[in-house]
Amino acid sequence: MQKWPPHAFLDLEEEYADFKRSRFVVVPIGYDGTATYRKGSRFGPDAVIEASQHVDLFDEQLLEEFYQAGIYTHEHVIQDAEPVEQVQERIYRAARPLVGAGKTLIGLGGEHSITPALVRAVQEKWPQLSVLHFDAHLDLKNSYYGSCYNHACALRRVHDLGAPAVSIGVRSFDKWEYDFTKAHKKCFFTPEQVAADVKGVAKETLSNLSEQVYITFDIDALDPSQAPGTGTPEAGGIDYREALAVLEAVGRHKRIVAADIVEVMPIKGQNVTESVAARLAYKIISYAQLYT
Ligand SMILES: [Mn+2]
Repeated sequence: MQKWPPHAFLDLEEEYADFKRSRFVVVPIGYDGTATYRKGSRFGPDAVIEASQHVDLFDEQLLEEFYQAGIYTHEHVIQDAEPVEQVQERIYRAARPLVGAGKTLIGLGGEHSITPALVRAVQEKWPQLSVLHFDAHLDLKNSYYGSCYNHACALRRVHDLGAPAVSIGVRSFDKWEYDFTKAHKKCFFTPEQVAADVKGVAKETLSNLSEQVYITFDIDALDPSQAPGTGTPEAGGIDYREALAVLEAVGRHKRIVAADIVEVMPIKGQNVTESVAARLAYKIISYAQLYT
């Protein structure tokens, strides 16, 4: 794997991609060592950055150029296949100084197992952090295929860190995970609930989040027709525009302190999913600037 991504995110001019003056840092974390179904999300970061070269920089809804806050593109955090425990440490150690320098991290996965390490680093600066979680899956398994850091355990590890979470787009989980949401009063919304009343879901989401929010967006939250390139697709997902509606509301009312987009698995011969993910990453960067 290359040390640096092939391009700067969004193909920004040096003036807007310089580390010092950038508010945002895109962090490529191409790790897929624990994926249980189809692997390939280690190629996600480069594919998303490649697709971002074609994203128009003027926001078509808010009519602003949000890239001007500066977006630095970090080198690849993962160079070689390593055990997942070592990967957790590597991600944490890469993220910590960036958070300390006041940067807003945008992690690009890679599978969902990268999220707890990022949350841990961000939580040190923002102890009251809550997590907004888009996903088809609850990811609340305590252990899976012999590892507690498996990608199906990501939100369980976030729970262990003490960060409350709201999950959106959820439609696949086992009874044990469901019981866990009841026992711990965890808030989640199915795609049916989102489709019936996206404004209501956004409102209830806001009331369940703290002031500082970490967004983790598993691309399989979206309907597979809109984001087919992912390792564990599930029928009947949320719509891209519904996701934006919730994200914009969160951007206006909460401080978005970091985010990740995970489980993008490029498919040969098409570029739908990475293009959606690139646009989504830029939308999150844009909405993070609405909070005053
Ligand atoms: Mn998922």
